[in-house]
Amino acid sequence: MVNTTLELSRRRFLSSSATTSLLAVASLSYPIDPILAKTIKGIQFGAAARASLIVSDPQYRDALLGYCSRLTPEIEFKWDRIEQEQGQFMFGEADQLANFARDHGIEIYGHTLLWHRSLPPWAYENLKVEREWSIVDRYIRQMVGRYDGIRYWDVVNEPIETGYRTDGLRPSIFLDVFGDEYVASALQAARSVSSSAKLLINEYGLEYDLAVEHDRRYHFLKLLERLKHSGVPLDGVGLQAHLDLRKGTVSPASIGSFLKEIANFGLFIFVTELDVTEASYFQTVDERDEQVAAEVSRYLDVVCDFPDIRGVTTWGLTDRYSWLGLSPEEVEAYIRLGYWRDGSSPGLNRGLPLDTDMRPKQFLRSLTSHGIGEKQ
Ligand code: 9MR
Repeated sequence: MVNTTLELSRRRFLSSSATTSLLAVASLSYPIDPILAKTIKGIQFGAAARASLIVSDPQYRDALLGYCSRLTPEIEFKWDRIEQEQGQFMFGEADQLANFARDHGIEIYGHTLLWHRSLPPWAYENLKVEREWSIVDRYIRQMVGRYDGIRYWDVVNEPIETGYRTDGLRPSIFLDVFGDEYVASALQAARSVSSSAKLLINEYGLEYDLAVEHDRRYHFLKLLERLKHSGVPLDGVGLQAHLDLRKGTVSPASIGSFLKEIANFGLFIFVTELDVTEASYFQTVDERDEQVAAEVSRYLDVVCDFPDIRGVTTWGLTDRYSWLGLSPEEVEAYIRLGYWRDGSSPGLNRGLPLDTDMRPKQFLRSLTSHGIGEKQ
């Protein structure tokens, strides 16, 4: 556990300091203070990355190297990518990313072992008919064993969905076939291969004061409670943090009490997929960036006070490659209405730290002012 008092004073110190290495490393406009970098451990910063883009876009590659201590494979580690056909494992891109990270002293965050949306079709059919845990088990063991240096794994991704069951578990093939035990079984399978990797459950939709998110927080905490009480190997919680200004602004009070419960279970937290969906594209770029950065700060103000936060990862680094673009229909509607005021690429959401030209935006300042981003 990190000492809270020290953490708080470190953050205050960092936010008042002109030296923010995350900015300095990339722009090289001023050097990192080596004493500061060595003596003050910041919260590690990472981004979701894609192997193919590292090869095709040198600017993207350099930006990752300049800013990130940790990379999350955005798609490469998912089951439907690795084993498209049963028994034919394709580790090419996953290895490529892992080797890139290793060669540059960057850590890989393991995402994700069990997710209803990354199940290969053959596995779905197989589970439906054979109802055998062994194929899930084999996949988990294979990944954790092959990438054995990985310290953090999202073992189960997005197990909660409200409105279906009293326990809030998401209806899925895993739940259908194996019952609610599947979460524990997945964690145990990962633990059986690695005694040291930290095992997480990763979840979204936990930040706003909306009835549905209140329910999600409640059911998620109940799940964590059940797992901890039955001694299942669970070490931490991944908070995806896909912030969304269309929902209003994050609720510090709700997040605060939610995190308190997580701390009581003895779990650490990891912000795993931070980004911001904008509510409106009508304003100037500066106004939009300001709103995005303010939302990030409101969120980080609460989560960075958590006594044991292991890292902050954004879901992508640059708006050049963001999963948050608008659909062609939305873009067309905006243009038709004459509302695309900023003149920049229609379809663009400005919800990541760097813009399409790899220039840092206010988002990045929200990170550094919370002590996030010192390369370690
Ligand atoms: O951003 C990812 C997108 O490129 C992939 O097509 C998709 C399916 O593999 O997954 C997206 O990432 C998701 C992440 O794995 C889990 N949380 C939600 C993310 C956005 O959908």
